[in-house]
Amino acid sequence: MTLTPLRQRRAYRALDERLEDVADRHLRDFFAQDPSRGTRLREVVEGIYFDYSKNRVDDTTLRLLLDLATESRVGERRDAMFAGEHINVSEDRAVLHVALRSPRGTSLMVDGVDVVSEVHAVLERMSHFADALRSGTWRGHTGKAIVNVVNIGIGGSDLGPVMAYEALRHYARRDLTFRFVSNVDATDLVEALDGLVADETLFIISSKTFGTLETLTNAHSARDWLVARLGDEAAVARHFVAVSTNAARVADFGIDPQNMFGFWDWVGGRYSLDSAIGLSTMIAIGPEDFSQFLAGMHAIDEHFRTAPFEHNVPVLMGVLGVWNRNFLGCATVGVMPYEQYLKRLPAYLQQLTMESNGKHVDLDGNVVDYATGPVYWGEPGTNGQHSFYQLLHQGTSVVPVDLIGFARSLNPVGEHHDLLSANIFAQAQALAFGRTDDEVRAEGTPEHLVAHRVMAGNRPTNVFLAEVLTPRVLGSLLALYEHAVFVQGTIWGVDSFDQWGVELGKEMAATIYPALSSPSDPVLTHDSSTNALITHYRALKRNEATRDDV
Ligand code: G6Q
Repeated sequence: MTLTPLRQRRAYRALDERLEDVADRHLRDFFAQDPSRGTRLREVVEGIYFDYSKNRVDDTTLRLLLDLATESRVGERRDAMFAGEHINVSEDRAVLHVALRSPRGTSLMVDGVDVVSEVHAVLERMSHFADALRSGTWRGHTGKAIVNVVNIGIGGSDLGPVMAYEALRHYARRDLTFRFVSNVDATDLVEALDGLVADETLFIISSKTFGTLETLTNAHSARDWLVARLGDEAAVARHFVAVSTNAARVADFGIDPQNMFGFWDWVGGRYSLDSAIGLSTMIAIGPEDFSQFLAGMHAIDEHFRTAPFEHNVPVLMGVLGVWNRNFLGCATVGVMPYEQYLKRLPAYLQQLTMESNGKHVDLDGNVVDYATGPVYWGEPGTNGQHSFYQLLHQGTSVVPVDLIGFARSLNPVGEHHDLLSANIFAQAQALAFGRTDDEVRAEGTPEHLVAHRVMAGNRPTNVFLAEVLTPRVLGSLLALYEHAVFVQGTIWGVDSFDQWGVELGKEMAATIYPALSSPSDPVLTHDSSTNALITHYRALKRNEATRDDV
């Protein structure tokens, strides 16, 4: 049964009709009219306190947004995902990252196969390998223990591992060094290898397809680096492992399939941190903490699957995002973790959200007539406050912000942590309530400066607050965002699990590369700008161009 187009859905039209009334109201008024707003519009799940009271919604808006989720069949589509149906329609695949964190002993049958038992078989192999490496039982080619781990991958095969390593560094073995290489720019690899001793270094080549140009180029150069230092091709066997779905290509590269950790086509790259792609994380924090990370994700899966929509945090996050995007017209969302260990979380969420919902057609391929996924971006607090927060407070664009904080620091020193946390609450307050001209005048501001110091406020925020950053909390937080993305994608009617836009860039670069590397001047058949750029690049490369040469 096809869905009614978004703008014609009953709840959407009702939200639209009330838009002017609601959008004109200020968060100051919402709070003044309901002193209990701050304790009503919040949820706690898995120890994560989610305050959504500083969104520009009244109770009717909220109810209609939840109706919109129901009318958009979020529940049915969620159940279809959990049942292993091929909800990734453009790639005709199941979407089962939730199976990656299903506890041992549960089962999920897809095309006659119990995928949960397959997942646990791989987890077990990963655990044995991680334990062997951490205990020094796994030896390198010359008999030395491994002390350096280099993950080579890109996109979903990099952002998850690097984010999780940074996030959980407190729990990681400090006598092991972890580095991450993604860019085909050789500088990334060269700097990552700087100072590493070859016979103490393990490379994890992480690539779902094992066909990604950047990863394979880096992997080959890493192999050359290792073989040049150890003087023996056979060394590859003890210093290279692969994480992939493609055993044949792994074998072609020269990695023993015994040293390959598999996953499945129903795991999307940006949803793969909890698969074998998390091998570097497991080596860093150990299998037990990794299982806590998975348990945190699974707990949120259960919450998403069973909680009524009005208490379902991913559903609330999702519908509030739709409200901000489609009704209030906000084109970007800021994610600001007030936790230094989460410094790579904005980049990770950028891929999760933008690759999933940056789509312009619906599931049937019709061009949509409404906005879909916004731009996500962010930086750890409080650094952002001393740079771009100016625009958040006083610019002409309204940017909804997610603020993420913890009650306890993993590195308590003096007053640092309360000073940090005070900023979360202060920013949410300032963004919501601003400063009126009367307040500014009351501070004794000279009249000619009053307008400059006024802050309009009425900027929406969500605040996420947990006790302390643990593997379990990180898993929960990531799963909340995963499912919020799902809710939004379902309402927008897009395929959140394909990424055709990413494929195009790969193809086009492949057609230009020969013209850059060819020893003789090629016949150029691109547009005039691209032709001229290629010609100038070749001249610069040969050192034949002068400063003003065009
Ligand atoms: C993620 C995308 C993309 C992918 C990379 C790496 O959802 O599909 O970021 O992860 O292109 O792909 P491989 O893992 O196949 O090398």
